[in-house]
Amino acid sequence: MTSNNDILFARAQKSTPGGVNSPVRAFRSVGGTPRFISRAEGPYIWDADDRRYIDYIGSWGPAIVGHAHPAVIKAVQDAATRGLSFGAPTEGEILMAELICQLMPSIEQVRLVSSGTEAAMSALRLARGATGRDTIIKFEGCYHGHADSLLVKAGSGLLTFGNPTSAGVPEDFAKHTLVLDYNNPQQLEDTFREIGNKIACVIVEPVAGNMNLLPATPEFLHTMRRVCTQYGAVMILDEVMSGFRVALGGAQSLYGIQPDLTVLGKVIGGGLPVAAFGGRADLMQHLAPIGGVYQAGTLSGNPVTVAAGLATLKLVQAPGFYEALGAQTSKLVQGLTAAAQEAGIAFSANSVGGMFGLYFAAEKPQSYTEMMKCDVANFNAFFHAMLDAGVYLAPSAFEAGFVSAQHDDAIIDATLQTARAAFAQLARR
Ligand code: KE4
Repeated sequence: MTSNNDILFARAQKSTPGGVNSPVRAFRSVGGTPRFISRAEGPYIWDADDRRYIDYIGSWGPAIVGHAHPAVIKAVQDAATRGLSFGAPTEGEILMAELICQLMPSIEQVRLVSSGTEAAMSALRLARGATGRDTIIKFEGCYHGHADSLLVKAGSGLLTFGNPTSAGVPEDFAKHTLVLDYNNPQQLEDTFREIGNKIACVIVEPVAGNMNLLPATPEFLHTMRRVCTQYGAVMILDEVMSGFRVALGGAQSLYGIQPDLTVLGKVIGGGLPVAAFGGRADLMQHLAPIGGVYQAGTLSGNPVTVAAGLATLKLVQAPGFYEALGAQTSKLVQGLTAAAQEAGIAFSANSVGGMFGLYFAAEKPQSYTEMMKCDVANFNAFFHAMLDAGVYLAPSAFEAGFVSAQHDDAIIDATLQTARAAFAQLARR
């Protein structure tokens, strides 16, 4: 019997490139047919065949309190009845800005936008405008959205500028981007010693989640902080994924790092499109309309999306929220590791707060290079065995996974029971 997912996927590909509005959704790295989601509630999603799955994507992070949380839905409904968008300031935007500044003290002022890409792109332009410098540094394996300057891969040598990773990005754009190795403080220090006074900013995921999960070492981030201060470069932490996911104060609170700018998204919108960038007031003052760095957006700070974000951020401030979320995620990761060991499968896993990484490798990867050596074929087989049994993991060996506050012991235990069967299936391959 043909699945409705197959029918919808075939139809979608006629009107939308690849049948999806974001490439990772197309299942191209794992193969098979993407599940077209019809509804979601708590830790569950249902596909077009009305099959239920335990969801470990959570919209790539936003659904941290669980899907369709009553308090979030009510806040959205109430806001929507007062109109959807005005193109004028609202009190809700002030409440959101004040709350973000309160929860992340490194942020003295913040601007709301509509996507993580827009937030990261704007933070880069602000750093360049404030410093008068063009060169930026990013790290291999980190993703900061699809702005041209950030779709760049490492050049051939330490100081050779990057090459575009995407068609359509002019060489001239990529040549201002240096791509270094994640968790390599010595290389970062050497680069600053060579050209530090030309560097506008360094942008990094403090807990990387776009090459699978790879936390920064404290030495890496503290070196970055020191050399950025020494050479007058702007330190940007991209916390679109880690912000309000790994801790209430984000990764910067775990590492005790004070960045100059922070990029946020996902959780602060609770599933609706809001992102943000903010930090030192003296930098933010460079933004139009008071400064010369232009940045704008028709739906920036949209009242309905802000209502979803405020309701979500209220829920995550509940006492013990992150302790419980971290404990459940650890339980998942430890249980999966034990299950793989029982089946004799080379596997390791890691977690930080409510995000986790699964690696088909005997040891947890410590670098991008080690991450790329993970067994993708085994991941893909595991992915499909879990999917067929009702557990929905990220459809790529190089993505992180996400737990919500609704993933209680029963959900985790059900996942582990499914995983034991999946690992046993792998062992028989
Ligand atoms: P968006 O433009 O997708 O809202 O945010 C871009 C972005 C920026 N920074 C970080 C650290 C991010 O993780 C992201 C987006 N994350 C991906 C997950 N790998 C979104 C999923 C997708 O592209 O569909």
